Parts: sequence; C-alpha cells; structure tokens
Amino acid sequence: MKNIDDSAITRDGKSLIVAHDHGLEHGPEDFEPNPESADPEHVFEVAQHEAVTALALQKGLAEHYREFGGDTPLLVKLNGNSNLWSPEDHMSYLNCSVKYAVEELNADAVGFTFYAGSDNEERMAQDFRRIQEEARKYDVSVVMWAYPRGHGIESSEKYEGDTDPEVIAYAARLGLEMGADMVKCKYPGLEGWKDVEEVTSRMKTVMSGGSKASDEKFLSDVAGMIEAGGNGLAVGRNVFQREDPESILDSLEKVIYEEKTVEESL
Ligand code: FBP
Repeated sequence: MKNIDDSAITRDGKSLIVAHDHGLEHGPEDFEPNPESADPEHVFEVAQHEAVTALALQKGLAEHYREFGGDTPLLVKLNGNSNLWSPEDHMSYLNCSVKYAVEELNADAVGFTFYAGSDNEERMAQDFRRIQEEARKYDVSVVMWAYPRGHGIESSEKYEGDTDPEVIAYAARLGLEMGADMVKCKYPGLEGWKDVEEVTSRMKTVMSGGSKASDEKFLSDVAGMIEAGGNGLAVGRNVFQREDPESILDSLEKVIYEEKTVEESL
C-alpha cells in the first residue's frame, strides 16, 4: 500500500483540493454568483494553479477533464446525491467504480461521501468497504467526505446537531477505522479541529471550504485548521464563486504550505 505522502494529491504532506461536484450536489444555483463557473473548462483552467494538488470531479466532468488535457491530479468522486429528491434519510449513491475511475479516467485518487448517523449508514458502509478494497488493489488513495448527517444525529440527546465538534471528530475517526487515507470534515473551529487531529492519528485531514465567505473569514478558518495540525483544504464555492479565483488560490498557497498569517497572505 502506497503512503499517501507519496501520492500525487499531496505536496509536502499538505493538500489543496479544488472540488467541482456542486452541479450534482447542489444544482446550478451554486454557479449563479459567478456564471463562468458553470463552464467546467473554466474551473479546469483555475485548477491548473500550482498550489492545487487535486481536482475533485464526478465521473461525467472527469471524462471531459481528460479530453481537456489538464495535468492537475484527478480525484474522482465515486458517489453523490442531488438536492432534487426527498429521501427518508441522507444517502449518497455510487455512480462510478474504482476500476472505471482508474482505468478509463486515469484517476490519482477516489472520493466517497459517508453520512455517519443516517438511516442509510449501513448501505454506505457496505459501498465504502467495496471501493476501499478495490482502491487498495489499484493503489490509489481514498478520500472520505466524512459528514455526520441524518436521523441518528437529529434525534441524539448527546450531540447538538451535525456541527457539534464532538460529532465531527467522531465522523472523522470513522474514516480512520474504515480505511480512508484522508478525511474531509466541516470546520468546527480551532479547538474542535484539535480534537479531530487527536482522534485521527497520522491520517490526513482536510477541511471543507463551505459557503462563500469574505477573504479574511475564509482564510482565518484555513489558518486555524493548519495551526491545529490539519493538512489542507477541499474547496469549491470559496474558489469558483469568486471573480478572481487565482488571487484566493495565491493566498491559500501561502497559508497552507508556507504557514503565513492571514495578513501576510492577502
Ligand atoms: P464547498 O467548498 O463549496 O463547500 O465544496 C466542498 C464540498 O464537499 C463539495 O465537494 C460538495 O459538493 C459540497 O461541499 C457538499 O456540501 P454539503 O453537503 O454541505 O452541501
């Protein structure tokens, strides 16, 4: 098994993943703040920035990315779900195999959403087991979108919803237990991220970018995550919804790899 530090999707042990799967997860409304971002080729171009260690795409865009000829490593997301239906509880459906991702799309890594706490947790755990074992055969890294979400969390008397730092740390730990190489979690604040680090041992951790925020707020969250021992970021809207995505990537490069302060990075 390859160490993730030797994989294409990290640089000096850190990662800056640009995610562009929002057309599936949230729908075209995510492109409204910057209509250029509806064009995948625009985002492919943005992701050629030297700070970016991977571009995370669903299968359909990944097929176009290879035609486009991008050389930023590709992380193919293997499951996903739209916002259009009304399930009993959260479920992310498999729509690509590891074999297809590696052999046909030339993926360097694969991604999988796991909603811990959903009534469908068992189905996602079974899917994860399959893709994780297949990924080991192909020697590609597995990134888990580790999101606590669903009835188990909503009805719990122990946790205060899916942003409770304790439940975020629990979901991150599941990634380690289940065999992920990297987990991606929502940012619960600096102290909360320290807890994430404490329970994930040497597994890589990246924070989720979240909805668009001011440069200062967004970069100070990223700096907090780095200070707490995190390994980087998987970001969508805070990059592609900006009119000048390159400028925020320049700042992120300084905060993540050079550990500069927010002021120095701007
Ligand atoms: P953002 O930085 O825009 O939050 O994107 C990261 C991401 O994980 C995407 O890969 C995904 O589409 C989205 O967040 C899902 O977020 P949520 O399930 O909270 O809507």
